[in-house]
Amino acid sequence: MFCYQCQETAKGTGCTIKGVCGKTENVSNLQDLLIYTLKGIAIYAVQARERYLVRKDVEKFIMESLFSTITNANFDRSRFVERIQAGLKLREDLKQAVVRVGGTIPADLHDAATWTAPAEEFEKKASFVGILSTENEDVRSLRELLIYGLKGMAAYAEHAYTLEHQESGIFAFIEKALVATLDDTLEAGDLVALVLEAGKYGVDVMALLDKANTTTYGNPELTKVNIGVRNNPAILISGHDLKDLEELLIQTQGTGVDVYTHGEMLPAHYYPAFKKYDNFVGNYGNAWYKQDKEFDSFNGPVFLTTNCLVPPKESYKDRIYTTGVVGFEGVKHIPDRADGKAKDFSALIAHAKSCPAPTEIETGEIVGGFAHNQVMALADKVVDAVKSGAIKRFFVMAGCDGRMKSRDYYTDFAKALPQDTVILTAGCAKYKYNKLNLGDIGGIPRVLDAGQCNDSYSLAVIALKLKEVFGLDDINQLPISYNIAWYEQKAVIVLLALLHLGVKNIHLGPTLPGFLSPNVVKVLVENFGIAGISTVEDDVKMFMA
Ligand code: FS2
Ligand code: SF4
Repeated sequence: MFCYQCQETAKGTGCTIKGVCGKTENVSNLQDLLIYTLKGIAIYAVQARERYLVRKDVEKFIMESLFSTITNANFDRSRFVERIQAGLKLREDLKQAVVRVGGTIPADLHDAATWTAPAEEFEKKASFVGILSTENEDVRSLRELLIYGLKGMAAYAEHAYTLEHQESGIFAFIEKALVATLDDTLEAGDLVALVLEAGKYGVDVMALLDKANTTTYGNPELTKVNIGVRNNPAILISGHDLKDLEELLIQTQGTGVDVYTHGEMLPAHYYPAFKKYDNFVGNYGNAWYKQDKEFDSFNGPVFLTTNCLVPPKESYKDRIYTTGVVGFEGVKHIPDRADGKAKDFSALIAHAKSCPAPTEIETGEIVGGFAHNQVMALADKVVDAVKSGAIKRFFVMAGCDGRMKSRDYYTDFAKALPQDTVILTAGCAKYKYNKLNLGDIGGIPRVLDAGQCNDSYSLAVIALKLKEVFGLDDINQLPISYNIAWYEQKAVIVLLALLHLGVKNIHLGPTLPGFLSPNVVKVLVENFGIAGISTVEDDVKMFMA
């Protein structure tokens, strides 16, 4: 195996024996083969599109497959074997469809579009098509940067899709980019251009998801979220899928079972639509990597709608339920919606009733809900505070949290920031500073949480709006600094989206991606001023200078 797609990759260079995340060698290899299979499907999908043949089943398959390979989503070998088999079948079906609409199949097609093998030979095949099969270090780096951007894009597209929002242009780009990663005639410059184009679609997909979420559930609003517990049996829901949450809330009504959020599901509390459920009690715990302790003390069933799942401990494994693209061998899985009906949570609810109430680990409240609409409602106050000098600088500290000790930097950085600064956050990165009680500036909290990682889009909308209000030509003239923490591939598409919007001098930590070759880093530094982090003291000084 060779995987270097996340921030915690072994030695900062690549997991080669087993993933630091817990991914096994065979799952890693099968994920590589699945990506290769998608590239083959994309070859025909591009041809089909040229002939105005748009196959919704192909778009959905590519989207879900990319999403399933994201860090901490699916560890189940059999699910990848089935997906590759289904992919090969779909590829052949699509090929026939292309022929039917008058397409001709070239004789010299790439192996990705023609290979086939029985399941027993998948791993052998995988050993020829993995990341290291691209020899040139820079081309490999750019191809993988593009693929990771696509994985993040696919994750967001999937959430929007679930809420019946989709855009063909996004799928067309995904197909085009997948094919480009097979093209040996493309040079580094061509791939850089594609990576930057991915940023444009990153903005589009986050805007689409924002529209899907806000038109379905209302605009997030200033909300106090309880972090304590009640004395009822309960279900803990984690991940990013709001539709799963909605159906769970509907089905738990009147059952005596409470519902709490964990990790990235916390921002669900900010949406008006979920406030009517009186059993939607609060948020339990912190970011994903603390689940080994927090799922234990929660006592009831835990429902993972998307990443981040950590290989479960035996002590609570029988209480874990997955759904959608998430999976782990030996863990119960809630099947997808069929025939327009909701998912069936009866087993989960019955399980909860047999469990004790959660053990309290914290008490109090946290404040959030500062997505673009809420911040714009406070715009006058914010603009006045900037004009009067009460707010000197904003810090976008969006992204991910993770296990590494070096991430304490973000807590220390938040504490060390001058009192006249405001943190704009989104994603599970927030847990490093959302319980610090950093106070407020004239009623504006010093930590403004917009929501999940995709709500980084809100932070960009806010920046663009402020640029307009202050009559500036360039987003970089605003008193906003970017100190972003990354972990998995959704952070990659968020980063590319920010680059597309023209944001410069983004600092990325706790370490720069292992998949960036020195030359690719050089391009990012020279063109966009991307940099890493150093010490809290030096960085605060540098940002405030
Ligand atoms: Fe956090 Fe994990 Fe949101 Fe990432 S819960 S690192 O998937 O997407 O952020
Ligand atoms: Fe390693 Fe991250 Fe890949 Fe897991 S996802 S195998 S930790 S690089």
